Amino acid sequence: AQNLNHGRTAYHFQPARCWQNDPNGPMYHNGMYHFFYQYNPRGPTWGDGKLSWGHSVSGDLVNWADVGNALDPTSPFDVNGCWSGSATVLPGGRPAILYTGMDDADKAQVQNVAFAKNPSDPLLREWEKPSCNPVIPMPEDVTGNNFRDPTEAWRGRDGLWRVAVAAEVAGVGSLLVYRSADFLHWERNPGPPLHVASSRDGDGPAVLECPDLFPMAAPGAMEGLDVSASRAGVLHVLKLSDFAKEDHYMVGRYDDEEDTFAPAEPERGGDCANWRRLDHGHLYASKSFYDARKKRRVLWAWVDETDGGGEGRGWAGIQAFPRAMWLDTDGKRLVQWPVEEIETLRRKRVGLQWATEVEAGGRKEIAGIVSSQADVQAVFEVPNLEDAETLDPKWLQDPKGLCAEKGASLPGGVGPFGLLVMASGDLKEHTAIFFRVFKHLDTYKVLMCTDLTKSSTKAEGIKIPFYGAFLDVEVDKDRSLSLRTLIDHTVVESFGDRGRTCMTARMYPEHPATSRSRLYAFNYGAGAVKVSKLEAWELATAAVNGGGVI
Ligand code: DQQ
Repeated sequence: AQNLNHGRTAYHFQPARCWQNDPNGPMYHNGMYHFFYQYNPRGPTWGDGKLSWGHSVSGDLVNWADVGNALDPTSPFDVNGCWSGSATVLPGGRPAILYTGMDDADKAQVQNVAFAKNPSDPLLREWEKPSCNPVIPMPEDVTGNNFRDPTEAWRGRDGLWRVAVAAEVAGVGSLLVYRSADFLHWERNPGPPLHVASSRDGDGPAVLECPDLFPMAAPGAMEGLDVSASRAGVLHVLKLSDFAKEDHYMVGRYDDEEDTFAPAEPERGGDCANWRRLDHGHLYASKSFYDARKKRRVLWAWVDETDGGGEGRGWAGIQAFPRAMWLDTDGKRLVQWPVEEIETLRRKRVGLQWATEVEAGGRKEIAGIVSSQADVQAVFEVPNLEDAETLDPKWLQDPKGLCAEKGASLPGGVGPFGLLVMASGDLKEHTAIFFRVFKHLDTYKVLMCTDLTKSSTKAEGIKIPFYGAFLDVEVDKDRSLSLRTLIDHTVVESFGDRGRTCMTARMYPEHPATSRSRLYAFNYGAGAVKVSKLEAWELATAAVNGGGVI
């Protein structure tokens, strides 16, 4: 018998059962948040890809109600699957969906449109697919049947709609732009693609997925902009999913006359694998939307299972908790932070006393809350930098490898220090999120890691991933490092350096079946670490599509 509740999360988005993957068409419309997702209503796997668009609504991005599938694979132009896409609200208030269909002829990938049948239904339950679909058939120069995932459409200053579609053009991953006056007739931009995956040492990936292109307010400003905002000087972000299951982004300037994108960091080349990473852990196919209610840009992203899937559970796949996202003061990196609505779930709060010291080799338990669903915010004061180990420069390009080499249980100089989450009382199971400071030339490098080697006794002997990144901080000046983690049974989302470096991980501990989970601050460095702030809130279980939690 399947245990539908086993391993479920308490406040992350999941359908009540079965498989979900990419977020699709998130939008805020008529006072309601809509969220669509790649959904296989027939079981807990992606199966043969004959996917539907699941659809849920929410008033607060926290509690969700399933309102039934928006799209099912029932028409000749999508009978083999309604794949990823986006939603756009047309002038006059009628929402439209652009999505990829796998058609009835050799599963060719084509772009389709669907309209909300009754725009005044607050739940937008019914969608109609006009018979003129596909509105963008497969172009002749596209190879490998890779032509998919239309972005949210935006309007140029000439009044025409634009949409970007990921396409393999003659073997090279590209972004094609199409223009339309009426949302039904689309013409390919005659100029070069908006992006071509070239790299200095040859071609980049042939397959790109789930592009996202959106404008940003001034560097450092937390407000968001509507996708069509194109005032002078506005910077855009181009996000690509690279088929290796990683999301990368580049800030740059989008020109709506030529439909071109000039990267702010051209030295990173055209292969998005060398761009900035959206999340250094396990997260893919992200998609953002402009939330006019709170004037912010909000990011959704799929977080897949890492233990081989949901056959035994009856469900698989969650979404990262929605994150507000803005451009950092340097105009090059993004900052991500859980949307403030998470605070409505906060119940009991505990903490460590101000300036608690965690001695070398020590741990301090943060007790008194149910820590398997918690929001933890900590600031660590960096101890004597003299103790920092010297960085072997071979690791500069491979922070993940360095985390694998120097995991949480290997004592160091400055660090490892951080948090142990989802820990069993005997510590046989725990997931560590930590920092380690290295000396490099006349400066310092701060490594952030998630170490899953002890996350589950079940996983022992099984290959498990390491996640690592160098933070962009001047630790000799700041002398403190911040870490926020959202813990939710089988997922931990970590935000280092106030959201500049994010790391999402899944773990499948066994102890919750018989005992409660614990939370610790730890320090296996050479000197004591002062914790200048540590607050942890127990989070209530949100109402998510009628699903239960363990
Ligand atoms: N998932 C969808 C595709 C997309 C891929 C199919 C990314 O549209 O390219 O489920 O995870």
